[in-house]
Amino acid sequence: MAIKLYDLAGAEDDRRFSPYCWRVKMALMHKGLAFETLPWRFTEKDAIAFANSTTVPVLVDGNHTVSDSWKIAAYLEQAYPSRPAVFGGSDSQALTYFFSHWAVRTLHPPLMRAIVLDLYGHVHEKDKAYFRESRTKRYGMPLEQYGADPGKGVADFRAALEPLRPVLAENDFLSGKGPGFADYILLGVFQWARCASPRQLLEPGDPLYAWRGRVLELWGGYARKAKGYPV
Ligand SMILES: N[C@@H](CCC(=O)N[C@@H](CS)C(=O)NCC(=O)O)C(=O)O
Repeated sequence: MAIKLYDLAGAEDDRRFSPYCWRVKMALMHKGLAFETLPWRFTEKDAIAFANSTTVPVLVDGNHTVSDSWKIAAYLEQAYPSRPAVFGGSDSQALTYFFSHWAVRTLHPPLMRAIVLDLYGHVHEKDKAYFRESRTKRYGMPLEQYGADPGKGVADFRAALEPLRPVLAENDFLSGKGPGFADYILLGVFQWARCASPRQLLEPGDPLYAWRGRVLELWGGYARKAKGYPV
């Protein structure tokens, strides 16, 4: 039975912008596992209550139900050891855990300021009130105020990416010669934006621009084909 993944969707079933779900979809592709995604909306808490979770991704693999993108990646690595590794060892898994927290704490906030109003525009009609209320509470101000200067959000996001540039000037991927979960965490950040916002985040001369192109092209352009805006 194919693996099932509850995946955040916007107004259209095929607009999928969750950064956390993107990490997991890329890990499943990396491992060559068959899976189907189930579109889920913010207010459909009942649909994932069985997993004891209020957030997606939620993965169902036969008798195993796992929520939280990090736990799902760790589960896949341990459950499918003969498939290509997304971490490649416990040391790199520990470092990737750091990278996951770094990305969420350092990259997400400026990017959210740049795209929050575009995201709001793409969330499903039935989710709009919930999105507005929960995010207003989270950021301590109305969405329009949090997202008032998207240009500054982009500039701050680009500056926050700085430590990655020397790495990607030397290596094709954050994980070295081939892609790994750190690359999928970062790709998730860019897909979050690209699937909901027309804003251009990178200049073509940026080493990150070429890196993003490489990851978007993996597996026949799986991530590039997703509904979103051109980069
Ligand atoms: N730490 C969790 C975070 C997951 C998360 O925040 N998912 C968002 C979608 S991007 C969600 O489901 N939010 C539900 C809500 O805001 O009510 C993970 O890595 O899976």
